[in-house]
Amino acid sequence: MKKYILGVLSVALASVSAAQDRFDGHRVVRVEVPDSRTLMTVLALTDDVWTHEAGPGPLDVRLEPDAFAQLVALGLPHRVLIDDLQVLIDEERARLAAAPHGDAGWFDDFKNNAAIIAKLEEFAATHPDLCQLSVVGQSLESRPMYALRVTGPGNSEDRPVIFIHGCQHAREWISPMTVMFYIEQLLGGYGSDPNVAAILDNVEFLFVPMSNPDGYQWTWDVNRMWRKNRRVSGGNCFGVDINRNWGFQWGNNNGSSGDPCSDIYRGTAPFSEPETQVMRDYMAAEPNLRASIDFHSYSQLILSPWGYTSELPPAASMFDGLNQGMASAVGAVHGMTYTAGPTYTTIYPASGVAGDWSYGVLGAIGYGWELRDTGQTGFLLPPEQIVPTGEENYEAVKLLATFIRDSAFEFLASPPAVVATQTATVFGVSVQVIGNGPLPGSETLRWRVKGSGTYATSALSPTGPTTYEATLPGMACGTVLEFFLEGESLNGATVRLPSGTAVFEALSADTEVLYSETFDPVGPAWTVGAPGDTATRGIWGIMDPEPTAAQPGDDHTPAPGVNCFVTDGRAGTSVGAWDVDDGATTLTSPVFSGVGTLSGGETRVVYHRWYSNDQGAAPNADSMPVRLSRDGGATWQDLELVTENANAWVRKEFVVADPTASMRLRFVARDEGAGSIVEAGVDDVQVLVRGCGTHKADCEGDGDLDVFDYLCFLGKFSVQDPYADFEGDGDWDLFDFLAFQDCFAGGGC
Ligand code: 0X9
Ligand code: ZN
Repeated sequence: MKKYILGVLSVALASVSAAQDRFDGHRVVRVEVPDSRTLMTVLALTDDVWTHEAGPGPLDVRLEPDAFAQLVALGLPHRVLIDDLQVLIDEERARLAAAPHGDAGWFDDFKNNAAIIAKLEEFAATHPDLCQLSVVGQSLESRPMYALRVTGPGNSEDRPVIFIHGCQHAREWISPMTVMFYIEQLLGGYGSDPNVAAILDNVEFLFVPMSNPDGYQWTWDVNRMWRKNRRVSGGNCFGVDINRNWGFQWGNNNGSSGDPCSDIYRGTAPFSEPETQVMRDYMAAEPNLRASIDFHSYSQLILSPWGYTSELPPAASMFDGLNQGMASAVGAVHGMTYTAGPTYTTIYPASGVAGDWSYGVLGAIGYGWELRDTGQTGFLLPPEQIVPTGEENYEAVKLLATFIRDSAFEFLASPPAVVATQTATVFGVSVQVIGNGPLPGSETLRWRVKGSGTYATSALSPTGPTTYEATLPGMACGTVLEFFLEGESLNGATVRLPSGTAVFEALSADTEVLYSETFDPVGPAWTVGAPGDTATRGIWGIMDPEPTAAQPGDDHTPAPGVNCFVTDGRAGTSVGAWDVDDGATTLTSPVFSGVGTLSGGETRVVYHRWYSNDQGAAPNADSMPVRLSRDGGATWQDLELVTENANAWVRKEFVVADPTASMRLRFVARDEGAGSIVEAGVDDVQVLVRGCGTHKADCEGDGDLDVFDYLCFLGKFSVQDPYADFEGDGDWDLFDFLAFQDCFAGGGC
């Protein structure tokens, strides 16, 4: 009888292990992919991409033996990272089977779902003053999803909130361990480390270490390489990539797949999956949510918004500062390099990701983060690296928390320095609310005439997660206004932007547009070519540009505008197909005639330019002079020498010291470095004069032209006042009156 049962048992065990997917002889290989055509070839060899960079570059893939043979036969440069994946999986399983999932050295090895839940319960039981555990929802297969709220004792209502979650991707085992590590450090540090106490007493953390419990279970039981959840999609394919299922820019821009078999399958609709619904609802229920971090592996990357587009987010400079700060905080601990930057260009286009939803919909700083390593073992990270990975990243998490705690809000784009005269100016204000930023609805704009007594209050109304509309009143020309934003913060304090006693200033002035060109529709009098031009390709022309790695996919003018001047706007088959080659191509404006009627005015040349010279084999070998002529094109002076690879349209504005009525503008795109990729664009050119109501016909000098200026003129005419000698010829006759009338009516004066 006993024997019989044993027999059944061993059959059952054998069938469990037979059910596990095997990867015998599979290699993980880093292929150097030179271009998008080769990328397609390599992707055809595998259905398991481990990681890759945006565009051409290294691509880590799992290859079965015959696929590897094909790669070798194709002669593609590559390096084998893992020689036999099954060997590593077997080692890991044997190790985990031998060690109990008990408590001793919890971070010594990876833990399964049950052990993670047990540990969360232990955290809650041993630190009831600091944390609170709850089940916030259920996965597709009805597994509970746990959240642990961690903050110092006392009323936490007023504290900014940071949401941290792990393991949206099942095979990235270091991710839930790292999130658990932060919890342990914070709880343990509260009583002993004043810095930790100063964070927890002012910031509230919400942790969801396990965002994909079904997929995670699958990696323990069946397929160690599983990434998605376990949605049955029909056919033979399972799983939605939870991190392509969030409802902001879902499915946009090639950052996900509509194929249920794909590892980046976005699901049938935004938030179609219970796991994303649960996290969405949990986050959205927190009015004070200020940041979120979503932990993944591997590649050692700190990824800021956006994932769905290469455009920079509203708070680009804030993210830049945070990125650099966090990367160096991580690096300082164990000397590891983490690269930080916007998701789309630092890793690859990814749409429907958690961080984009956090930032795009809630306005809460949204990070995605790739932990260790950089491919040596990939998802099968040795357990000795759990603690060091936790230690180094914990420093960056504390840095973010401190930033959230200490900052209120900051301008994303400066408010206008010049406002209209007489009529109110409505302008957009773009503001990043950070930790103790103003409560929604409490924001106002405070203003006064510079130096005068009290500040008046004017409307400031939110128009989006990071945008407001503000209004400054119309004032007489030349008036300087002082203003700042104000609001009530979470903790009841009044916060100001700019902070302290600093204020913004705006000058009321008139603006006269002397010249304005959007290149829509086609056909203004600009000249292509100049003596000395030798470029054979990439000649300036008006076009709706096609996107490449070096060229914009759109002009600068808002829709319906589509055209700009560009150095051959065709994309071609590679980045170098239609860029500037073999010398210079010159674009020259027509003469900007007229100097304006605002005496004492300041003349400004404004243009938007695109420049790229950091693609291809010889980056940054060239430059583009932008020149101004004040004598119709006979002589030129440099306004700027462009070398900036902004990968975006950049607005430039220059004050012209001695304006004339024969100014012209010129852009010289040139290819002088061998193998250098040069692409340039020009759009939305303006010449503006800014000054005060000294229109020559404004006889009264009150900033407007009306019948009283006629009467004023007649009065001065009758007493032979020099003002009324409009021709300036020393007498006062009918022709002076006609000249005045012409000037008044908008003709020459
Ligand atoms: O593709 C992903 O979802 C992440 N990479 S992974 O290799 N772990 O799959 C990157 C997600 C980036 N997310 C945000 N920046 N929010
Ligand atoms: Zn991931």
